[in-house]
Amino acid sequence: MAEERQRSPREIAVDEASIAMLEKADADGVENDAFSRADEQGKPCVFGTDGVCCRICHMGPCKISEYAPGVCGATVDTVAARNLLRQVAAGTSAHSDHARHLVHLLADVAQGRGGHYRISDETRLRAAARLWGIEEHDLETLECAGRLAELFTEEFRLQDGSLKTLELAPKPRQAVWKRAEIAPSGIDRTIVEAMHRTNMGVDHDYRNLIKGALKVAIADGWGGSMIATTISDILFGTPKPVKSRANLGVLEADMVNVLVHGHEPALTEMLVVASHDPEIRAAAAAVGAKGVNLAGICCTANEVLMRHGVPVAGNFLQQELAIVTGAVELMVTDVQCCMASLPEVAKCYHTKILTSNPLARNDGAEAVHFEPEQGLKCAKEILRKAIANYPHRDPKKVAIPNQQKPLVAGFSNETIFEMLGGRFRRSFRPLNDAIITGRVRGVCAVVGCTNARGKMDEYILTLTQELIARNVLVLQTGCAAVACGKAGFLTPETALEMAGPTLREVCEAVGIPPVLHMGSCVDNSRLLMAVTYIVEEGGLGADLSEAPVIGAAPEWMSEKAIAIGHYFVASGVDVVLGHPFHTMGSKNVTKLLCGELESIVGAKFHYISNPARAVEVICEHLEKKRNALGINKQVERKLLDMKDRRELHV
Ligand code: SF4
Ligand code: MSK
Repeated sequence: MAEERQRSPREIAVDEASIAMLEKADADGVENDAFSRADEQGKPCVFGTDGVCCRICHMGPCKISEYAPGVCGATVDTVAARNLLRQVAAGTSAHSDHARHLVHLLADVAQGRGGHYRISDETRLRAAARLWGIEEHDLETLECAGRLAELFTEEFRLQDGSLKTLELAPKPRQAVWKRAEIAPSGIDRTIVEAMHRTNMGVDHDYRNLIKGALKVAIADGWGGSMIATTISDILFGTPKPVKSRANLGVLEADMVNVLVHGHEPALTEMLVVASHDPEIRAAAAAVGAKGVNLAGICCTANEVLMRHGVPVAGNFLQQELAIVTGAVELMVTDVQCCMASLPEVAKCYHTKILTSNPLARNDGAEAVHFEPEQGLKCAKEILRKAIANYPHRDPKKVAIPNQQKPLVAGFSNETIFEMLGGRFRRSFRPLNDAIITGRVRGVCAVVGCTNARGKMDEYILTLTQELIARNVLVLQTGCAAVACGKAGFLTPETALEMAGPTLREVCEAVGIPPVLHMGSCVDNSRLLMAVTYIVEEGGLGADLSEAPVIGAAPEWMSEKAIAIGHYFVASGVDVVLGHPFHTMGSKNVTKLLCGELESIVGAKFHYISNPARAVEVICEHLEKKRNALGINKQVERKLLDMKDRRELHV
């Protein structure tokens, strides 16, 4: 470290593995990390934090206040809303471009140009085809895949009318979108439109701009993200419960450690296959290693955890700390959430950083060319580079923390259907009944990133623990799920010990844990569908906005998280955020986001920095929804024995 840390490792992280690696980074002379850089940044610029700095034209940048509009006359309301809409558009573009790459891969597989990629889950393919209105029964598998790829391509380029994918939502929700004029057309068109209306001198009405943010976010959740999840399941397999482990202790002292990092799963799928290849094992043995140990960071990790049980080395803020173990031969990054600092940190060790996507290169990292048709070949080449680097490991610099926890992941909706209703009577009924009788008070999705400005994982863990103790079922994705994995909350036994008595009883009866890991960030689309299935099952309202469900992103940081928050709210699900958007400079925009939106889409945002207060607000919200449904009046259902029946004269 160039200078002393402003916060001690224990003020930065809750898990011992990260604390140990922060101390090691200091001892090893790693110049800086995300936490020290956050502290060095000091107090952020007020205009930036308040969202009232505008630099979209060259009469600016303008620092706007209530008393000083921009050169063009733009007010705090316009600028705060315009900046927010641009962020939602950026988040939507990330998820949707990820989806586009998968659509291309599905089309390639359908046309026999997919190399080693194949249709891994034909049932999911055919179910998706039916869901999107394709008559699939007379189609061969690849024909069906081709038709679905065409339909998804059309979702990107559609010019008129609404996305077909919106039809997956309950009818009353579709009506809300139509009424509010926020049903998106083609994904590409909607993002372009968002960029256009936020140009200098176009849309100045903050209400219209925020409606634009909801519209583009719907194109993410119900469009790009839904498509990405669906194709990943079809090509790589629909997740089923799988055991694995999480935290830096998953790295192996006597193996070649390769970390996958980012979001797109295509190359990583081939790395999983290649890591078991006898040639690769032999090459590892030849350098004295016991094999190749693949592990992950961020959501690429979640993708291969969910489908293959590949262990997770860490979440977002552990990407640098994983390198600090001194035991990582190679880290291959794809897109999103991969820090610019990685090659710099790697310089202190022997770790090689590779970038695999032409959109996401990094100075100091080696770029590899990845073509899906040659995917397996490329994966093997990457692993050979890692193996060749193993002899360069410096034993004096290696310290792998002991900490790792077992976990169970892999809870797709398809799995939840089977676990609740059995293979032949797939149904959400038992969950709906448990909510109606009050044994489960409701459902909270705890999702999103970790943030270097706060204490890593702390809010996520407190919130999750307190909610399950209050009989709220928790669904998770992304780095929040990894935080819970590291803390041991994703082991059914541990989670059941922490759960309230009635939630525990239900989970034990139907065989699900009270905290369900449902996947990566794009898999928040699974959460939209989970709530849709709850509504469709009956008894909990006709629309998502009526069901006792809520979302929370306690430690979010990414523009993608902003898009996710907006598509939850646009879908009628309230969202609790651990810190506000950069819009607080406009009272009107804040009032709209945290209040008036409820009358437009049936949901709103809550900014709550205190986890204890967040628990209260979430529980109050669930009870409010339960009261509105009239289910809090219902008495507990009881199985009658003969004595009860005689008393009833039955
Ligand atoms: Fe300033 Fe208006 Fe230009 Fe923004 S668009 S930089 S507020 S003049
Ligand atoms: S990786 S978007 S830090 S959850 Fe999906 Fe984690 Fe947030 Fe990236």
